[in-house]
Amino acid sequence: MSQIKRGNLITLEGTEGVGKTTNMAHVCEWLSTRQITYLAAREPGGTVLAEQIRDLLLDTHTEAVAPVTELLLMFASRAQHLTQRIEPALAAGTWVVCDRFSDASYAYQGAGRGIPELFIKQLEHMVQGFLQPNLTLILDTPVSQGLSRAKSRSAPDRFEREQHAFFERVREGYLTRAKKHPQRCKMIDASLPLVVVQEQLNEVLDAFVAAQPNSCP
Ligand code: Z5A
Repeated sequence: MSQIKRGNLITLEGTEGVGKTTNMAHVCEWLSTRQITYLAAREPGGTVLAEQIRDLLLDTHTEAVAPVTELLLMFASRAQHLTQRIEPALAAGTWVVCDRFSDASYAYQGAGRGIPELFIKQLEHMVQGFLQPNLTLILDTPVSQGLSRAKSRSAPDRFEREQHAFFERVREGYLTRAKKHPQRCKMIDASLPLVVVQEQLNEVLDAFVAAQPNSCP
């Protein structure tokens, strides 16, 4: 009996307005062209309950949210998403492309809000076990560029109302993650024109697939 090869988890990360949503579509198209079946997902969210938690997290009409509450809600959403959608897909051999995952908790709640890394690590282990993304694409631009790109959109959510200094800490948080996990995390210079950003993504994706056991070009 042949065994199903587990799918890969690819995550996209970065600060506000770096182009994750735009480039997520590009990654999905890249996979489609190679006839790789995938599930497109996002966090916080991804199931009915997890999307309700997302609404709570982004709501601007709430009382001040304690950083630990924010972190626990992020991981509550993630636990639901993993159980209901991500794990079954990976087990069935489907790749999962996720707009943000637990690196965002280290960057936003850790570096941004000041929650100790060890606390996040413990929660991560409780919720994910040893599951980590196979590839993380960290889109990076100067904070001011990302914020001005994002400005063109609708009313800001609770995160988008944060000060510039918060996003600088978050960006630093992502750079730290990339240094800590150089095999998995690939930095993409997202300050460049979209076509150049997507060339960088293609290169990283090509190399990732070529490094898979039994990869077919
Ligand atoms: N969060 C958290 O704190 N902890 C966690 O664990 C998780 C999340 C999982 C919601 O995330 C919030 O949750 C998020 C962090 C927190 N808050 N913030 N900030 P989200 O991912 O849904 O929200 P977001 O970060 O605000 O992402 P976004 O709004 O979807 O932005 P984006 O996807 O990075 O950007 P975009 O929409 O693709 O692009 C923005 C504009 O720039 C658009 O007009 C594009 O056409 C343009 N663009 C993109 N790339 C380029 C280039 N290269 N050149 C020129 N113009 C470009």
